Amino acid sequence: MQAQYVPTPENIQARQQFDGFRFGIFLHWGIYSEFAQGEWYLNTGKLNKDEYAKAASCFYPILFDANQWIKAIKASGAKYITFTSRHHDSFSMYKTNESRYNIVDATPFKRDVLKELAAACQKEGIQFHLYYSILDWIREDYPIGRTGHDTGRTPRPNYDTYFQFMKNQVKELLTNYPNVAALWFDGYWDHNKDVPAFDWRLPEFYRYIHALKPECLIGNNHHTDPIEGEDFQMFERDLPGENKAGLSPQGISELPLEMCQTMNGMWGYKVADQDYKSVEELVTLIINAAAKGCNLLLNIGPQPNGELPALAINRLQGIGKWMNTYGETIYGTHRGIDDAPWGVTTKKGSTTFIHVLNKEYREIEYPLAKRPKLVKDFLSGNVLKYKYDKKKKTVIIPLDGIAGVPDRVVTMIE
Ligand code: H79
Repeated sequence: MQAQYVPTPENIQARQQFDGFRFGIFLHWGIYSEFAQGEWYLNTGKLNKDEYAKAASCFYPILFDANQWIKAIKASGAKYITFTSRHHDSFSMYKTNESRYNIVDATPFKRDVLKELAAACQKEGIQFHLYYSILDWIREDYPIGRTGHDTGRTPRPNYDTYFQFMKNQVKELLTNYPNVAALWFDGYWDHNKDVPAFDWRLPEFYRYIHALKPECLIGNNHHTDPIEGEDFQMFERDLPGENKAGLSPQGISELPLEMCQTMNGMWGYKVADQDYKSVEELVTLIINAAAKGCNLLLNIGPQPNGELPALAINRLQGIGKWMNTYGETIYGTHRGIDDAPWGVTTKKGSTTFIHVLNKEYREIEYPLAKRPKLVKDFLSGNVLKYKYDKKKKTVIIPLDGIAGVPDRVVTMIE
């Protein structure tokens, strides 16, 4: 029996810091971006791996500027990014010694974009997280699961060598890029229907990572309850406790929470998908996530020319404008009421931020054991004349004259 995972004090501290961030940007960028059909195109397009690899031979994102990306992201109020170091297509977006199929050795671009992004994040004070796929659609030693059947490889399943490959790559990531603060794993579900059950050896993998870097936060998009050794819990396309997209049947743990969602419908760049959520929708998502004590990891699929899509930049700017004013009601807050008919709340010490998302309400009734010390309009700072109903133990707060889109915010001090 292995001893139970006990996070180090540095790890606990890193969790707390991460939990205060509330907003990060996910970046899905790879040679798949060139096809402009999303990051699953090798699989969904039933492409042959050698034909697909030609995208590497002409990968030259001439307009890529890591500093520009990170500046735009920082201005949105995001506190961290999560970048795809290697997606299911097996292509490493950094200089690895474990495979020639990487951005430095296999493209004319020859630049280690991961290194450039890491440096830009360091410079701007943005925390740097990495996405890493444990599933692989090209390697022969990867034991093929539910996906990646048509890439033309000769299956030579050997999880021992594949596992060692992953360990070596993760070691490179943690040692060559010292500001990597978290690893975000994906692809577990490729083997979630195996009989007998497939053993990814995750506890061993996680022990290896934490031995290399105890404070490195580990999360895994396995859509199940957290597994021994994980430091945060994630939800895909749904808020914790919701399962509208069908990917989140898991319970909610005590670990820091993160939900990921895309600005449009796809993760990797998809030219036909210009259906971006509005700034109001995205801000509302940040607010609803915060009310559940959850970070939003909001995805952008950068273009093959190296730029962020104009619509994504527009959304970053819009979110940034709101965060500039209302950030105090989001960052470092704790979960509050998450499902009142008028909206939600976030909490910080004895202060409650009441986010009135429903435009119809002219006053709200808020349950509270005793009369609050002060109630004010967050935006103007004007003190509000509330009533306290002793019998019902509710505060009745008038909302007349309070402005705000998409929410009107009231500060209540108990
Ligand atoms: O990186 C992005 C996506 O490429 C990856 N995760 C995000 C962050 C992702 N891939 N698929 N999904 C997310 C959705 C999962 C679909 C699944 Fe299934 C449904 C997995 C298991 C059932 C169908 C059957 C696809 C794979 C097996």
